[in-house]
Amino acid sequence: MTDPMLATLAAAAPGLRLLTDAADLEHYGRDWTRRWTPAPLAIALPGTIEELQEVMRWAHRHALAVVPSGGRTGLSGGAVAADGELVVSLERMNQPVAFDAVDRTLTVQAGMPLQAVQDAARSHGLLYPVDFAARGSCSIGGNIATNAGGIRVIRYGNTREWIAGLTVITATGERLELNRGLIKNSSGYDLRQLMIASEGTLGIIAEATLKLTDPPPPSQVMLLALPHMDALMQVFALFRGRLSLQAFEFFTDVALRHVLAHGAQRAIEGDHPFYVVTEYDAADEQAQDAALAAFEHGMEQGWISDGVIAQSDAQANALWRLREGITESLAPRRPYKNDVSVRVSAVPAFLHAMQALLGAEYPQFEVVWFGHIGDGNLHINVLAPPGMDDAMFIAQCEHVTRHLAATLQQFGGSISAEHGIGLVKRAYLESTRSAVEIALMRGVKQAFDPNGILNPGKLFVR
Ligand code: FAD
Ligand code: 2HG
Ligand code: ZN
Repeated sequence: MTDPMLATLAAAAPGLRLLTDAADLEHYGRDWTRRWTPAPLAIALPGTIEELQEVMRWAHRHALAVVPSGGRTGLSGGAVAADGELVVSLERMNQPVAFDAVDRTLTVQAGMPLQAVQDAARSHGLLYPVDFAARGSCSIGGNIATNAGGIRVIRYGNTREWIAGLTVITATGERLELNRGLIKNSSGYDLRQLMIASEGTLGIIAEATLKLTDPPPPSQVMLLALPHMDALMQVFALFRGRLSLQAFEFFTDVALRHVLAHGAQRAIEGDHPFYVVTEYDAADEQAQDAALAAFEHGMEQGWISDGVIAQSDAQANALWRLREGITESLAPRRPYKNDVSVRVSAVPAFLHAMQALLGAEYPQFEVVWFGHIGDGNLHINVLAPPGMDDAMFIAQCEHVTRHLAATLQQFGGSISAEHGIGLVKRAYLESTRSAVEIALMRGVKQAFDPNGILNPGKLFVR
């Protein structure tokens, strides 16, 4: 270690892995946004809670900014280190710690990938139900720090619902044990809940105790083609009324084009403007008949143009790929992303407002809509025409986001449904949170991190 300051860190935590190679700085300094040039000072990879505490004590002594880092699949720039920060990666802390069959909880280190958590729960005959396409590479710590949602929120809620306890290391290296797996705990402010969605600005999550639940009954996956936008919520109301839904996700023909070009297989012929992938409990013939009856009713009403039910796990996966493969299929184009939400009851009117706004403001760009429509969450990905200058493209999109934020404010919606604010959306926080709320949030930040070393510049404009 040639840097004298970093040499003191290496000396303070002898087991710590420290990386300073240019390739590592680039790899660990960015997330899926790819908008900022990575420029961290170094990467620290603690292997234990004690090493993590040493890192934070050292950062505190040197007043050095720290960027907590999970799988860096984030879509809001929360894990970006572009300003000489120390990246603290939880990658080596990726193991299960304890399972309690009576409490039905699984305690894991924060760097454990979501999919490994799901597998561990399954090995105990139980379910950790938060799920989405980045499962193989995102970490449970990152999921908690963003309150990740995903494709089964309609049944199980967001990550927040599944956190029974957290071990957190503070900005000064103190260790907090928050809620300790208790179901009932009315002993004042719930600091565990404050940590959830705090995007690494209040502390570093070292371990999490996760609630588990019973696996769902056998299910069916159905792909539907819809003739117009209003049909989305008409079919949602119909299916939610008659079936026990696990997921209800939508995408447009534009999204379908991209995912097919990326290797997914077409499942419904013809041109249709909207599609839905839905999964519902179908343990017996009665439930399967109910699904068919709902489908037929939707056809009779003119809300559904076509549909297919998966007949095998492979077909179910193929149908899911049409929805889950969208982000990856668009990634080479480095899309400009919006991730917005309104109350479910406001979705029909909001979709019309969005169609008018995006149609008027983006006539020259390709706009891809998809998302968790049953949760009131719409993803909008805007694609730059090939060859267009990055800065000019982003400036034009930011202009539209200002209008979008104003529309969201009218609807009482949110500028970030599930991806977090990070760097990408911090200029729009005021559209979702009042001035009083933001002042209180800054007060919370000040209480946890008086020297402002935890992920500075994220969530709030400095
Ligand atoms: P990172 O990107 O590493 O970090 C995200 C934020 O958390 C940063 O602010 C970081 O500082 C902070 N952080 C990370 N670890 C810790 C820790 N241990 N302690 C404190 N702070 C920490 N998100 C959804 O909600 N729903 C989806 O359906 C969804 N689908 C996706 C699909 C794809 C293909 C991709 C690429 C992303 C998707 N995402 C989705 C976004 C992303 O995967 C989630 O936000 C995820 O929770 C981020 O986890 P991560 O470990 O990659 O976090
Ligand atoms: C999803 O729902 C993710 O697939 C990613 O939240 C959304 O890429 C996006 O905009
Ligand atoms: Zn999503």
